[in-house]
Amino acid sequence: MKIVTAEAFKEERRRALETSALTSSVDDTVLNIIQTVRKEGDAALFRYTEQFDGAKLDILELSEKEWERAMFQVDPNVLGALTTAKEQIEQYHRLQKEKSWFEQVRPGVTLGQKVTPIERVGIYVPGGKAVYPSTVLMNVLPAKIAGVKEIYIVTPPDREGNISPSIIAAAKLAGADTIFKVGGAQAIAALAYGTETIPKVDKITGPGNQYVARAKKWVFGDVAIDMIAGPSEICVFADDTTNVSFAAADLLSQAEHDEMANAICVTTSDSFAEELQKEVAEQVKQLERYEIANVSIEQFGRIIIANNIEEAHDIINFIAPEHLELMNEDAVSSMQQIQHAGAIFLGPYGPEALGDYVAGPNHTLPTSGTARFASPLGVYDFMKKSSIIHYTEEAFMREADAVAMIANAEQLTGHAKSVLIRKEFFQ
Ligand code: HSO
Ligand code: ZN
Repeated sequence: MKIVTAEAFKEERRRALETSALTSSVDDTVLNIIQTVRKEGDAALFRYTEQFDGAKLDILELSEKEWERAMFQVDPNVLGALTTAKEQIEQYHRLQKEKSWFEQVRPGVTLGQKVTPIERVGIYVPGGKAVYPSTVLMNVLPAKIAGVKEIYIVTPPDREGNISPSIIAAAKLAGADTIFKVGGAQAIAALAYGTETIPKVDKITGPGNQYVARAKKWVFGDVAIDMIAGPSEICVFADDTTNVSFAAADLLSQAEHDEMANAICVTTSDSFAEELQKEVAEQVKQLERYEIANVSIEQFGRIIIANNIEEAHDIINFIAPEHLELMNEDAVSSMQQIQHAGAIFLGPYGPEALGDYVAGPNHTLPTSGTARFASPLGVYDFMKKSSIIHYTEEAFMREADAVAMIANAEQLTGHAKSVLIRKEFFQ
């Protein structure tokens, strides 16, 4: 892990941004897949699944038998922990549910906001090396609490055409309706436009590789999407009082996600920085996913030395990290200085893994600096609002002239007429 100054880090980030051009070959492939799925429907899905996943399928939908079998294949203790996670995720997300409201705001004028769930949602669940039942819970449960009627999961099968039992079990626990064995850009296209088997949905959520991410971007507008997930990030703020082995372990817990993951420590202490560097080098060797974590740490891992606490807060806000652990002495006052972060963990007993699994808040968080404008996935992502307007005759008479005035100024005499016709009628 490299030790750098705050200035050097900012410069490095700026340069990385300038050179991050999109490879258009991904877009060419993705667009081609989307068009083919629109044209050929299920036939294209079967073909792509054979080509990309090596699985020859007869049906896309997971069978009743496969649903049932999965519940016996998963370790009962894991099932128990997932059930605890489910309950605690529900508990947190229930608090997010917005209610409709109606209010008399002026005499005779009642306005309101009616909140309704999105009807049909598709959730992408990655396969391969990132089989995360926790991600199934984090996507399905907020949708359920929002009141989404139909929840469809798409996920790529293995070469034998099977889906990981832990994914199926989590889907069952959370109450998803159906799982379709299809992944990649073809799954996103199917959800966006519908095929013979896969219903067209209103919104697609869930993480995926760059093909999935680009496909989501392309279908956006025809269908809603949640966010474009980048590689995992953790930022640990530490000082002389921080436990160095805790900090190292937490940084590595994100580095092990993938080679592109970003593990960063910001510290006001030179001696802590040096100790941490040694500790990370030691701990990384003990990880089962050593190869992945080590590449991530070597390539993107940074220990940033800040001259003082203000500079530390400034660099954290500049990074706008997906996860922020405040392990410095006065975590609460630091929290008040942080404007941009997906999730903030306070104190020594808040390893990020808690938030990944059981704490309750969602682990789908804005990455790559998008915490500047985006929020964690939540119940609100599965709901929408309608404005409600009601006027009494008196209130109408009072405001009609203002309408006519603005309408005429916009040269929309039809608008003006629609109020004047009523005015004459009631007078
Ligand atoms: N930390 C990941 C979520 C996750 N961790 C799933 C473990 N499983 C989101 O950045
Ligand atoms: Zn994680």
